[in-house]
Amino acid sequence: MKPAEFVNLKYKPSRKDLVCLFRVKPNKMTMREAAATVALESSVGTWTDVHEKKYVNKLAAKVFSINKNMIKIAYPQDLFERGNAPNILSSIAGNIFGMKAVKSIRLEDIKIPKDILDSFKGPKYGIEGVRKIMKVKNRPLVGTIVKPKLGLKTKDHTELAFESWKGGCDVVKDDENLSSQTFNKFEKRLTSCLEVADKAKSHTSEEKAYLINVTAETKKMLKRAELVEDQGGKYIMVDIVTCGFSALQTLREANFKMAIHAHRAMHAAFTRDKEQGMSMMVLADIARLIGVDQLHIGTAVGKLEGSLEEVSEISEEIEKKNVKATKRRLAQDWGKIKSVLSVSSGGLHPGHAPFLIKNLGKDIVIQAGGGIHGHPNGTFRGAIAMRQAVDATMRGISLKEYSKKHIELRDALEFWKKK
Ligand code: RUB
Ligand code: CA
Repeated sequence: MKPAEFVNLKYKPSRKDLVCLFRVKPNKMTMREAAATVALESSVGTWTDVHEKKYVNKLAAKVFSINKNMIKIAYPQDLFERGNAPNILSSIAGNIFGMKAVKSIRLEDIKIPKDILDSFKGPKYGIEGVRKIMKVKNRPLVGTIVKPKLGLKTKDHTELAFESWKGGCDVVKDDENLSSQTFNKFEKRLTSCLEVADKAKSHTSEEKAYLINVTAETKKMLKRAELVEDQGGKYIMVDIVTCGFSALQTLREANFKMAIHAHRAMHAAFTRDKEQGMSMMVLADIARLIGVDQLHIGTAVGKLEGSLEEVSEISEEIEKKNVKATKRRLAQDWGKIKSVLSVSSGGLHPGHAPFLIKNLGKDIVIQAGGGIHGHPNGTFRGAIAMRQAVDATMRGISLKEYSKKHIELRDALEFWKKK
């Protein structure tokens, strides 16, 4: 096929097409030529004619829309193996990122046909299932990451977890880079944290969950998940980008009883640049397809995109829009595939609760590490303060008002206002 044959602006995508939206900057060629090159490289073509058999042409991807620097491509669903996430990405998010035909290219959005959706498991629990497990009906879940992120001995890690649960956290999680280092071994940490989770449950009469990080080489990861299941844990946590989509799929398909909490560390290597890579929305779709129950989506405030001083108001607005869109995205109607619970995390403290609930609603996990353990009066009071902030907001009371009678919240607000 000639490159030009990969463009058909009259084509209407069918329900059997997977559709991608790309942002493209051509390199020394027209947009139409660059778009054709993207379509051919990501489907059946290559840099030169190879005298292919005629029947292959039916599987060619088609550029059906070019609008300034945005192009839409329809991929016949039979280009893809069912139930194989890496295979889909190797086409639509593979070689094209390094092609000389483009100065830059970003996969902004995808629409997956039903046939492919139905070939994946999706989340085991999703929003409703997680709420049932945690017995929290009508407010955001409150979570923490044990801090400092690395270095704590198991005994101290466990103690901070206990204080957090006792103070009002529903979920306590490991940080993304804690696995089974010499100072804090997985097995020991698992046993001791699950033990204090039970203790905190009887203390508070609330469900408590420990999100232990199982991230490792795939077989090791499965063994760790098995241990969690054997010991009655409710959740596992996994770094979905660094461990890889195949490993994540293996973990999901093992069908453990636990819910899966997905940390997205490394996503910014391809989501941050607005011209190159892929959007968080696409990553969210892939994670949901494979089947995580909750996923970090960002905060629209907080530490990771730089401080308020560094970031212009405009990019704050864009960030807010992106985070909201990702959250909505995780609940789009995918038939029998459940919705994913969004996790807002990164640089948060109790003062952010009203902003988060106003912008993202109550179906979220509000998660703070520094913003709980860094409370001037320690972890226990930090957790109390975060719960107070969430409770106040859910009752429609301003934090200022609520903090008059809730000293933990008052201390938190004063402390982080000063900083
Ligand atoms: C937050 C933290 C998480 C980040 C990841 O700690 O450790 O790893 O939220 O970012 P703290 P994201 O509350 O102390 O900032 O959620 O954006 O993927
Ligand atoms: Ca972290």
